[in-house]
Amino acid sequence: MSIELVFATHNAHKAREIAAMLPAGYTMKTLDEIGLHDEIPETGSTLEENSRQKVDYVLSRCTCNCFADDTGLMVDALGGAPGVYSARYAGESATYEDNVNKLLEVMNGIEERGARFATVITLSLEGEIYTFTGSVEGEITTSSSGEGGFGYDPIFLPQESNRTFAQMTMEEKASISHRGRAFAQMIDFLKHYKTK
Ligand code: ITT
Repeated sequence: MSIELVFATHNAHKAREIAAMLPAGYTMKTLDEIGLHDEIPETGSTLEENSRQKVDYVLSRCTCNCFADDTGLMVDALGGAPGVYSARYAGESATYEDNVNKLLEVMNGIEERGARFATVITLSLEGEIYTFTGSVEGEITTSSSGEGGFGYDPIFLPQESNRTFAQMTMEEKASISHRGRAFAQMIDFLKHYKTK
């Protein structure tokens, strides 16, 4: 028997990264696949709050096992910005490219380029809430490189590599990324989980 998990995201890139990592015995559906097309509010001031908010929103609309991921990019020289505002850094309807261009512009001439991605996953499984976290250290490059990934991937160089996340395959990125690390923990938990 398999357990179905709803992934509370509208981000198709994230869904692809995660679908590739799910262990045997679990299946995943996205919000669009269960017919929930509403934009989910993200009004928290931390990744934890936002990821919980996404899960609570879905649970208010369906009886299901569900998880959400909230991710932010924290840049040292900017005091941790854009952080929880990563999706809206260049404005409410900013594209990934707008956000990347704004960050490159703001960082222009700044030598200290250290940054990290952090992900918090909230999982609601059989009525209980669990939390998993993952992060990756790296730096912001001075120009975009690579066509893969999404978001800030073309300008994030992880410490473990000399290529940006956008220059990696999905599997390479997942093996060292914030999301990959947080999901590895969730997967480990699921592998040992005994259904009620
Ligand atoms: P959902 O809330 O629907 O899951 P989202 O795109 O709004 O999707 P987040 O709030 O978690 O996702 O992420 C905020 C932004 O951070 C996102 O719009 C991207 O610009 C960036 N981001 C998230 N994960 C990333 C990754 O793995 N690589 C590069 N940028 C990422």
